Parts: sequence; C-alpha cells; structure tokens
Amino acid sequence: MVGIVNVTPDSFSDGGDFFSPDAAVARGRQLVADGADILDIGGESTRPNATPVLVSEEIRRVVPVIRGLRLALPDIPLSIDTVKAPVAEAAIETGAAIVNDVSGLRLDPDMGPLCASSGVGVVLMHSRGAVRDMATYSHAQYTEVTREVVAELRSRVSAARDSGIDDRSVVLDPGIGFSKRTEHSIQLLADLPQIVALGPPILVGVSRKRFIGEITGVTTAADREEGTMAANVVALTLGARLFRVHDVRAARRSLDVAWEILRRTH
Ligand code: HH2
Repeated sequence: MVGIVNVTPDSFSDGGDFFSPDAAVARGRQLVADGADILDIGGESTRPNATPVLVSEEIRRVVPVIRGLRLALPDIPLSIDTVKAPVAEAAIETGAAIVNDVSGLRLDPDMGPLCASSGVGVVLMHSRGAVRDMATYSHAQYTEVTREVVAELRSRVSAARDSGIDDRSVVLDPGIGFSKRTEHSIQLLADLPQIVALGPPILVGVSRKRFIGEITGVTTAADREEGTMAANVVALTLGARLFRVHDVRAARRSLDVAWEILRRTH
C-alpha cells in the first residue's frame, strides 16, 4: 500500500491540505498508522492547468518532508514523485529509496542514469506529453489503447535497462487518467493481465480519479472512496500488487479482505 503525501497547494484531491512540512509529516505518520507500507511524496501537481514548479521550489517542498519522515518513520521506504532528476537526486540524498517518475524516464535524460547509479527502485508510469498536459486529453488518441500502452511501457522498460537500471528494481504503472479518457482507463484496468505479462510488478493509481467520478456522478474527488475501493479490488484480482491511495485505511481494509479470498483461489 502506497500512501500519498502531496506537498502541493494545488493537487486535485488534497491540494493545500498538507502543504507545510509539519502537516505533511503528520499526514505520513497517520497514513502509516492506517497501514501504508510505502509513502510517496510529491511536490508538483500533474492536474490540468496546475502551476509549473521550478526545480528549486520542488526541492524546497519535498526535502524537509523526506527528512522529517526519515526521522519519524525510519523503517518505511519513501518514494519521490517527480519527473526531474535534480529533485530525485536531492530526495535520494535525504533518504528516498524509490523514484516514482510519471513520465517513465521520458522527460529528463539524467533520470535513468541517476536511478541506475543510486540503485533506487523505479516506478515507470505510462503517460504522454509534458507535465502540464499529461493529465489532459491532448495526447489521448488511441486506436487500441491497451496494445499501445503495452508497447510504450515496453519501450520504457528498455530505456531503463539501457540506462543501467536493474530489471528487479522496476515497477510498471498503466498511468490511469494520464493521457487517457474514462473509456481508456477502464479498458486498461480490464486488460491489466496484458500489462502484468510484461514481467515487473504492477502499481495502480486509481485513487479518487476522474473516471470514478464519471462512472458514479461524484464530482468531489474526496468523495470517490467507494469507487476507489472497487477499482482497487478489481485491479488486485487482475494482478496489480501495489496501490497508490489517498485513504490508506479504506484501501488497506478492503484489499486485505479481498486478498484473503483471492489467495485461496486456484
Ligand atoms: N497519479 C498521480 C500522481 N502520481 N504516480 C503513479 N505512479 N501513478 C499514478 O496513478 C499517479 C502518480 C495523480 O494523483 P495525485 O498525486 O493525487 O494528484 P496531483 O498530480 O494533482 O498531485
């Protein structure tokens, strides 16, 4: 279970809620008490029209939080959610053990070599375009979404390998809602076994996303928990093994119950 710690003023669901380092560290402690195994710290929102964040500002946001969490929760692996190598580098120096790159190493040529030389775990998420438009529909043109996402993820795995990243350090993520309309996100979740077949463990980030709002008619992101639970349980059934969520307690409880049943199936 990966708990989200957004140190941003403008994230789509919890922007501004945990913007000060103290609030973010307290949030992280709560998420671990609720059952998080990993915390993912992000200092830049990918929501459409979010304000771009300079490297220096992103570092200023995330480093004190990573430092605080490292001290408060020394046994919990910390992940840095960034597409920028200097931010990842500062986070790794402060104690982050995982880089969650929503561009899948596409946007910063220094990211692959940095991850290789520091030996961190790497989440390669599928997206298209730049940070400012990857969560819009600008690049959401697909003939067959699953085939194309699988091919693009395969090319990100090759890029990681070419940078010297150990295959065993890689996790793949279909990038739910990134350059994808609702029908694309739903189809990708249904076709998850095809992504599982690529080899690495699969992380999904469905938490409170727009496709859940469009199915249920729930416009307030924080009220999309029931839909989040349903999508996570289906993703677990179809092979996902890591779940990036805002409400760890709900996800932990629902997925623990689902897993007790699933692990006894043949
Ligand atoms: N989704 C978001 C951000 N980072 N990382 C991975 N690996 N997978 C995801 O699905 C994913 C992600 C968007 O969610 P959130 O962080 O809550 O919003 P924002 O980008 O507005 O901060």
